[in-house]
Amino acid sequence: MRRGSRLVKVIQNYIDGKFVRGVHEFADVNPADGSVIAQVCEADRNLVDGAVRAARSALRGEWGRLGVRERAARLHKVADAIEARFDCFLAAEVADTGKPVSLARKLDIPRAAANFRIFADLIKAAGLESFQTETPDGNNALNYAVRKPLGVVGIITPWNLPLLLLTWKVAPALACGNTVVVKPSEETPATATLLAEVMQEAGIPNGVYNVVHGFGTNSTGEFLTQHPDVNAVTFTGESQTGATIMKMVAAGVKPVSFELGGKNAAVVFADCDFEETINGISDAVFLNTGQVCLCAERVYVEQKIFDRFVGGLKQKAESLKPGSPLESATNVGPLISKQHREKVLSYYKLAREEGAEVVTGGGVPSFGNSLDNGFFIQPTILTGLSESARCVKEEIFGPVCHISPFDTEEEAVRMANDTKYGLAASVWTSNLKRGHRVAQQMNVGITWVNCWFLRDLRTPFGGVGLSGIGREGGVHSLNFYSELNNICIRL
Ligand code: NAD
Ligand code: 6OH
Repeated sequence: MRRGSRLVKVIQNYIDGKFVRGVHEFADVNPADGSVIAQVCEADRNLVDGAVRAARSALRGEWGRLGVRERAARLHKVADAIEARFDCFLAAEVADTGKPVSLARKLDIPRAAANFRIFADLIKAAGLESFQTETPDGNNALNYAVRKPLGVVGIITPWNLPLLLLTWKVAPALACGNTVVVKPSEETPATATLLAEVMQEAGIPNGVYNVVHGFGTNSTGEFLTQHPDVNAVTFTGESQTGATIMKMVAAGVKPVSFELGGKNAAVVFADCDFEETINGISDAVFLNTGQVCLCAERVYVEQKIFDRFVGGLKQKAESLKPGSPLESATNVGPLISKQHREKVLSYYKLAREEGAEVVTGGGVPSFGNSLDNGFFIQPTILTGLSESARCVKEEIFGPVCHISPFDTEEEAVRMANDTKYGLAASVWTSNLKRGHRVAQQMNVGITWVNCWFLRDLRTPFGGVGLSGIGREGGVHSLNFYSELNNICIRL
């Protein structure tokens, strides 16, 4: 499209194997410098309807007839095609999110390919339970279950790890034989659309993978979750949005899988490996500018090493390099949007009002170039707040943590668990027994000991309380994305 003298890219919807526009368009902004990188075609109710219809009809076509081995082979081809176009995906993800290229190269794009490979392999190997049953008349029956797709799955994803989180749901959904309609975040529409090209190349039939762009409320997201012909909804995003979606799907009693927000704790004991822990916690707080649902925003440190720890993390935070995402030395990108930066800055202000000491950061960096038009913010460390302060209770989703001291293990466990969320926790100690003991008391779905965000895709992943419903990962994903039909045969 021509805007003035510049050519602006258009990101289209992908429905039934065709790229289609829509009535309205909205801007896709690069958060590193505020520039408009594309116009995105918003899908109205009609287009969402078309996407769901295409997905329904694809279930009855070639895709529905494919055996598991062939389906898995095509998913490996999707992974191959992502790897073949690695640099395209990398550039698109970095432009949409502003995340450092060094991070996306290591994390986001390889994980997208890995998501397809793991679920392709798992579905081929997946067994199901069977029981030999004694009947009341002294004979036998055989019970066994078969796996069937749910049907059309609606997939709604956020902007922080766009391709990683989208493929984390698309791959198992397709592995189980479903068709999907995905709505990526309005902030990061590019890689879901590139994936459509990859699907074509990999021989995924038309209608199996559909992409509709747009917003949540009164827009594409709502049209999708309200749609009567969608069989299940899987969502990653804010807890409040999860609650809204739950109401939408309630009338149809549809299965939901929700990966939601967190206010994750890290518990640091005096016997930890100090350097390793400082590096680990720095990642847990600042990676992706703190925009990972698993990030630690509450750090509890044993009193004996409290001052040393705060000093060590301050030094580490101040050594991080905000800058152009394209420079290899950069390890802090911007926040996703102006609006999100306003939200995080409002928490920095609130922290001061609540009586926090700002150990480092608390503001906005300045570059003296076009990056000043981006949405950068300083990595920030707070201390001195009470456990009931809003900044200790509410998810901020930025590069910020509050550090509190503790004296006893019991106290640390109690403070870590004092939250309505329950996604992830990390425990840092060189005492093996204590590591296990404390980890097992965490009221969360995922606990790491002496590490953070170390992933094995076969493990259960999800949250407790406001952090979600259900588990995905490995066989847990296969079980969500399929219906089991138990067959009982009298022998
Ligand atoms: P968000 O909830 O605002 O948006 C997520 C997606 O939902 C977007 O695609 C959005 O358009 C859509 N949406 C919004 N309202 C909707 C509605 N009424 N109906 C249907 N769709 C709707 O979340 P976000 O701001 O994109 O992401 C940040 C949040 O996501 C944080 O709370 C973070 O903790 C959470 N998150 C959780 C996980 C996890 O695995 N638990 C992973 C990543 C992000
Ligand atoms: C949230 O921002 C990160 C979620 C990570 C995953 O879902 C994963 O599978 O690693």
